[in-house]
Amino acid sequence: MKFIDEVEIYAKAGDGGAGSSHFRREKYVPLGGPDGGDGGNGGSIIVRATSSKNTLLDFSYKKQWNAGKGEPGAKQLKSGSAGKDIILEVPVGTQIFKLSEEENTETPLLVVDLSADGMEHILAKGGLGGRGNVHFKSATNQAPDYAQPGRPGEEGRYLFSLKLLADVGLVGMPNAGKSTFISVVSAAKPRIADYPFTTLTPNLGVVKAKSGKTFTIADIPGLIPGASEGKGLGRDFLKHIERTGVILHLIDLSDKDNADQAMSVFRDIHGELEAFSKELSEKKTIIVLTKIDAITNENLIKECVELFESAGYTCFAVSSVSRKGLEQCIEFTASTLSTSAS
Ligand SMILES: Nc1nc2c(ncn2[C@@H]2O[C@H](COP(=O)(O)OP(=O)(O)OP(=O)(O)O)[C@@H](O)[C@H]2O)c(=O)[nH]1
Ligand SMILES: [Mg+2]
Repeated sequence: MKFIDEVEIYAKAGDGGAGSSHFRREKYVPLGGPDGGDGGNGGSIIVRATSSKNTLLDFSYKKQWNAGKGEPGAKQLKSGSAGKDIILEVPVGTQIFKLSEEENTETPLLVVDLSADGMEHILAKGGLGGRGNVHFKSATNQAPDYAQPGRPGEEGRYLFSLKLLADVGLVGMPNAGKSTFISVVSAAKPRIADYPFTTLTPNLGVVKAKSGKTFTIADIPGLIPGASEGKGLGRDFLKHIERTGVILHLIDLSDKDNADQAMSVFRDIHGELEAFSKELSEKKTIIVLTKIDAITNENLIKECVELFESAGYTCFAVSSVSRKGLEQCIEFTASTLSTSAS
C-alpha cells in the first residue's frame, strides 16, 4: 500500500437553501397571509481522526469535496431539507493547515491537530438557510414579499499533513530487525526480508505489556549514514517519530565482532538523528541489541550491554526468533513511557 503523508484538498460546504416567499391561497380568502418556509442549512465538511487509517492516500485520489446544498423553503411553511454533511476520516496525527487563496503567499495557518482517535473539527461550515417570508410579517407589513437568500457555505484550500502519533519509534540501520521486532511484539504484519530497505512506509503496531499497559509503536524505513542529507529513505520518515515519547534504537548484533562495532553503528545513526533534529536526538533512547539467537559468542552480548550502559543507556539484548529478552524490553519501555508522561 502506498503511504501518503501530505495532500492538498479543496473543501466547499453546502450553501444554505433560499427562504420561500409565498402567500396562502385558499378558496374564498382573497388575501392569504405569507406562508413561505425556510431554506435548509447547507451541509458542513467535517474532519475526524480515526485510528483505523494510517495514510492520507484516499485524499490523493479525490481532492475536491463538496457538501450538500440546503433545499429551498416552500409554500405552506415547508422548510427545505438540510444538505448532507461530509465526514473526512484521516489518520490520528493529521495536522490541518489553511492555505491562502493565492498560491504560496503566506505561511499556512494550523487549523487543527487531530491528535486523538475520534477527534472532530468542522473544516467548512455549511451556509445557513434563508428565512421564509412568513417571518417578515409585521403590523405595518402584512404581506411581505421578501424572503432571505441562503448564505454561502465556507470554502477553502487546506493542507493535510500527517505526523504519525506513536508512543515509541523504532530506528536502526536497514536489516536491523525492526519490522520483525514490531511483528512479534504487536499484531502488525509488516514485510520482512533479509535485504535492506524492505520497509518502504511506516508501520504502526499496538503493544500490550504484561503489566496491562498499552502503547503504540512505529516502525520506519532503515537509516543509513547520510540519511539526514537525503541518502536512503529514512529522512522522509523521521518526522513520523518526532512526536514519540521513546526511541528504541535497534542494532543487529549477529554481524558484529566486537562491542566497539556496535557502538560505532549506533553513533553513526544517532548522528543522523541529531543532524535531522536536535529534539529527536535528545529523546529518551533505549538500546536494543537484536538477533542474539544467531550469536555464538555469549561474551559479545555482555560486552555490548556493559559498553552501552557505561555510556548511560539502558540496553536490552533480544531475539525476535526465540523471543528472549523481549518481555523485559517491552515492560521497561512501558514503564519509561508512563514515568515520562507524568
Ligand atoms: N536470527 C534472527 N534473524 C532475525 C531476527 N530479527 C530479524 N531477523 C532477520 O533479519 C532480516 C531483516 O529483518 P527486518 O525485520 O526486515 O529488518 P528491518 O530492520 O525492518 O529492515 P529494513 O526494513 O530494510 O530497514 C530478516 O531476514 C529477518 O528474518 C532475530 O531475532 N533473529
Ligand atoms: Mg523493515
